[in-house]
Amino acid sequence: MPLNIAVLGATGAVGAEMLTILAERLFPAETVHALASRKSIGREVSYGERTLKIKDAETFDYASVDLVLMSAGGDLSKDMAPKIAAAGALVIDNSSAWRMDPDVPLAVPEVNPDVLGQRPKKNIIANPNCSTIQTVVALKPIHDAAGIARASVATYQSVSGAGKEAMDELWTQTRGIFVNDEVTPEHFIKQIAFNVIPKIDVFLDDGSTKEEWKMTAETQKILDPSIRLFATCVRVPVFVGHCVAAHLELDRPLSPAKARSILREAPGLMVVDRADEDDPQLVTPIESVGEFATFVSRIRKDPTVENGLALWIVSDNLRKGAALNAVQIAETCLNAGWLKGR
Ligand code: 11C
Repeated sequence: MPLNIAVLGATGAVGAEMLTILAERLFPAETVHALASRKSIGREVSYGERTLKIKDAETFDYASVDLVLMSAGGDLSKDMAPKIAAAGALVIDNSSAWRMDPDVPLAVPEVNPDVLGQRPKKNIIANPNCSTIQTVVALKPIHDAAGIARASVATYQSVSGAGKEAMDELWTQTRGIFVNDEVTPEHFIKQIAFNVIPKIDVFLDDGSTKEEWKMTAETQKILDPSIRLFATCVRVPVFVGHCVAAHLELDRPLSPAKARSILREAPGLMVVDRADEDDPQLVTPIESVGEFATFVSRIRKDPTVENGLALWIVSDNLRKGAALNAVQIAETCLNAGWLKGR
């Protein structure tokens, strides 16, 4: 039976993608409601060919829907997700509020679909951080084949990960620099146009950032607690598409050729990798925009450590890094048979 669905945070960059992807993937929906804060009531958003009017997220009757896809920030999620879940709707939440709760599955369907086998205790499922999602999609087949003991990763994250205001800031600064205007950082701590900033989210006591901690903690929860992962997360002046340079130390040898063939067969991945000056093949953020796949390029042996392997992983952070993964979670729950229309 088709579901009644609400998208909470429908005016944001991820919320808009959630609506688009529900329509693109023909998700079986009886009704779809677009919800946001009161100041957006009456605004219109696209759901495929259709237009939906924004309704008030605060007064909406959540008992009337089966599923809520939520991308409205951690604070709102902490307050509202339990209330929505208690009204009977499954919540798939894109914020970091619930990810490390032991009673909340943290899911990437290509990696740990088993955690979606039954309705979760709290009726809430967490969508991981965007950089984590693309990393674990690429790491899972390598881990299964050769065991990942340690991973050192550096991310190159687009400004859309920080929301619409951050995208506007990159645009305004870029234009401003061309016309000799003064550039004043507002959202970011430094100028982002023509620059890179090695700080995403807040600093923690050990000098790492919360984004870097999330990469480790979430990878361990989703893939394997034994994997030691260390990250440096960097914001780059790109609108959409995150990249991860991953340097892996494996338990057993795995040649780049074998890794390529394993990754080619793995779900959700596309290998684009040819180190040839006459016909170079690799993926940059621009090619990932609008795609469902996570791309892997630059697969190389790292000779500086035993069983070292290097990968370059690229994905559309608004899609696989957020909205697509959330919709795939819902599809997996539907296929498991326990998520049904009421
Ligand atoms: C960024 N990865 O690019 C972040 C956005 O934990 O869900 C997502 C933050 C999160 O800024």
